Amino acid sequence: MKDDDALRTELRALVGADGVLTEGADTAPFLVDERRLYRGRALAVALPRTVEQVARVVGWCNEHRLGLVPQGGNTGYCGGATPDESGRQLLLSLRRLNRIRAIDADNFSITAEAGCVLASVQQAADALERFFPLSLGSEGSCQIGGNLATNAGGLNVVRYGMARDLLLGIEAVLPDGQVFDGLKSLRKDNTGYDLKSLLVGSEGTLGVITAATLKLWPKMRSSATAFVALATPENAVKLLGVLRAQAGERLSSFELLPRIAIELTTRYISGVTDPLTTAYPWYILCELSSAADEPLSELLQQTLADAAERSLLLDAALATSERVRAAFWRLRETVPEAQRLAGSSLKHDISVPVASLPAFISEASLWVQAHVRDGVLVCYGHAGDGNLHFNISGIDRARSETFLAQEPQIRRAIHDLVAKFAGSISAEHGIGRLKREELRRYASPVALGAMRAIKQALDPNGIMNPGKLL
Ligand code: FAD
Ligand code: 2HG
Ligand code: ZN
Repeated sequence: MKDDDALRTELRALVGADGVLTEGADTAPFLVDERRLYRGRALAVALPRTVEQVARVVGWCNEHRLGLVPQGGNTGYCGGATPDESGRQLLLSLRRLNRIRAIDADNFSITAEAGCVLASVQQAADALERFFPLSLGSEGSCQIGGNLATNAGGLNVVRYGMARDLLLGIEAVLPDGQVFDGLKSLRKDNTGYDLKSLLVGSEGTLGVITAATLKLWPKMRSSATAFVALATPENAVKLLGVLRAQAGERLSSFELLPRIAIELTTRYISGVTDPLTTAYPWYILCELSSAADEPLSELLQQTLADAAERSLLLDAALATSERVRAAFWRLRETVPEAQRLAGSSLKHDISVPVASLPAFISEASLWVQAHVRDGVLVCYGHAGDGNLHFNISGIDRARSETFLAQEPQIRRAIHDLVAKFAGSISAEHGIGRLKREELRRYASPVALGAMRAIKQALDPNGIMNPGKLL
């Protein structure tokens, strides 16, 4: 086995001296995950600028049997982009592979390199009167490659689907260093196994995504946004039905928030205020949008009035300007940050069938009340997709260790309940290193066997993101 210095010298020959970081101060930000759950070490951080350089690095890792950890914006929640503690894995950052290669307004498609920050793809589409609907709180730093590798969800899934649904074509470097050029921009293509779909959600374990062709929509010209107060999650599910029936495809977001989310954000995030004057137990932040010039505020107002007549809501505030709309969204998008500032938290990114949300929330909340010491439930999320961030925040900083020590029992109870409701233990954040054992426990053995066979076929030397997902 070659020593580390010899390997680093070879690596510099592949990507240039400025494309290899080895000094502690330079590599440190790449070696810790967003939630500070994992701290790794690396042989080096490689920063290729071209697909050819990525291919050379992957082929070289395969030859030397070196583990390779792809990293995008490093905003992932499951430690998937952090190398292990051995110091023998190579971290491959895609941040310099960040060109928009093409936008085809007539074909409603954009081709972006993996390292493009999500917000820059949204902006590039907007400049050509087009709309790219993937939207997450981390959109200012997460990257398209990371979004696809995790099959990201976010705030517009109820209408547009997850990252997988937005993908037309992909370019990726496979574990043996071959470039798979699948950058098609076709809406219909039934020519065998869907390799692009296999790479989506593979969390860097099957190859390095280097570029993608993504679907665009016409630019949105009208929108209407409301912050609605409700007594129960049952009413939220009924309200969703009413909105879907009356607004159809115009419903683009349907987010659930509990009272505590308002308390946390108003306390910890500067400038956030309660949109309503009275405190209520639950809230829905919903948005209608359309590419046509439509009176959506009237439609939303009328729909909410109908829902009020059926006693589904307690109060509502409509966004009367772009400034108010942005304030509603800021409240929603800063809940994770407020939770972080409030102290330690235990997170469960789960989904159940939408109709089962109320029963799940009721049963799981009772369990938390009865069994969790020093913690308060912060259950919010993408209710229109049946996806809850069923999180618990520690209430006493001085006792955060005893709070966190309950994690295994809490996780087990909540995930068992998710399984009882035929749900998922990872709705949108993936598996990474964090939920590997959970996947093993809750996935069907047949599915796991097929996943392992795929991994073995594509990456027989196990170089791609070892220790993640499987
Ligand atoms: P990274 O964290 O860098 O990597 C994630 C995984 O993908 C790793 O396994 C990595 O190895 C792999 N990977 C990265 N790039 C590539 C590549 N080019 N090829 C192959 N594998 C690759 N997620 C949601 O789904 N919905 C949300 O609403 C949401 N909101 C968030 C809000 C905040 C404030 C934060 C901090 C995170 C949020 N996330 C959300 C989680 C996170 O932003 C997403 O998972 C995002 O898709 C990760 O992208 P990234 O570029 O940061 O990937
Ligand atoms: C969100 O929806 C993100 O805000 C983060 O997926 C969720 O912090 C979380 O638990
Ligand atoms: Zn989310």
